[in-house]
Amino acid sequence: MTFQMILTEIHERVGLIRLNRPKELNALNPQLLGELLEAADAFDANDAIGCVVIAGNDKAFAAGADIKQMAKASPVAMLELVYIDLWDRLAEIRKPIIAAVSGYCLGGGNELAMACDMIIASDTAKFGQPEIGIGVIPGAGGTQRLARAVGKALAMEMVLNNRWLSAEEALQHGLVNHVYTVDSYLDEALKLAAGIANQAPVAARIGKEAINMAFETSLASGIAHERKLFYLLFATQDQKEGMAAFKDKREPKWQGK
Ligand code: DAK
Repeated sequence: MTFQMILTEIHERVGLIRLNRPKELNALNPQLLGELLEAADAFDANDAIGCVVIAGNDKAFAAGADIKQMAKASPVAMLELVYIDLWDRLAEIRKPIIAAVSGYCLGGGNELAMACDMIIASDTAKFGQPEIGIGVIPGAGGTQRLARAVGKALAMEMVLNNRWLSAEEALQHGLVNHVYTVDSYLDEALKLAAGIANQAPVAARIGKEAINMAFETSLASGIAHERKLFYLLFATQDQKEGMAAFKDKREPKWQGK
């Protein structure tokens, strides 16, 4: 695969995707998003990969969707420009995805980070939904995921009054998992990803599915769904291996089956 707007690397069982449009602060255009999804799909389909990390550079994770491309769009042109299905497809990747965020994480950039399963931030990260400043509102899940992540009160302030969060504030309000120095955040994200990638692969995928279900359904149906997924895991070799290894006091050897 050759890409122009992203870079990809493989670190043992972790697939790393780096947004690479630095002059435009990684503003997200259809080509960049298309390449991002193509790389994420390829890692999702690759049994040798257990977890994916999406990063920008130290100055910007992404400063949002490309405003210059959107500026004169009609509603129909927007459909074609922003490729709505590309935004939604990231949430369909079955393997765990970590966003490693430094610098600007704004608008569609923040929506992209929130569509991942966890966020690791550098201490220079700035999170915001500044769309109100250009006369619109978030359009890729920002109002919904932000309200679920930080609560209604703060989400209202961020979306209606362009309030940005520092990395520390984002940590305090539950938007990010951890904050590290700018020199170490990417390594730490890769370490966390390596930890996840070395767990039982099917259980990791199913655990992700079960937690995401919590945002889609009532408590009772979420618990019923979890129960079925729990039973399903007893059909895997990894469940037999994990429980046998516990009894034998040894490390399990996962097959992902
Ligand atoms: N789009 C296009 N270019 C951008 C950009 C963006 N979002 N952000 C930065 N750039 C470009 C700048 O134009 C500049 O390019 P040149 O003028 O040099 O050619 C270059 O990146 C460097 O930016 P600055 O010179 O502005 O750098 P500063 O350090 O002074 O300021 C900044 C950094 C991040 C504060 C500033 O660039 C800024 O305010 N950027 C815009 C932030 C923003 O408003 N983001 C929200 C965009 S709207 C949807 C899906 C997604 C979306 C909507 C719908 N659907 C599925 C329906 C998402 C919408 C958005 O994200």
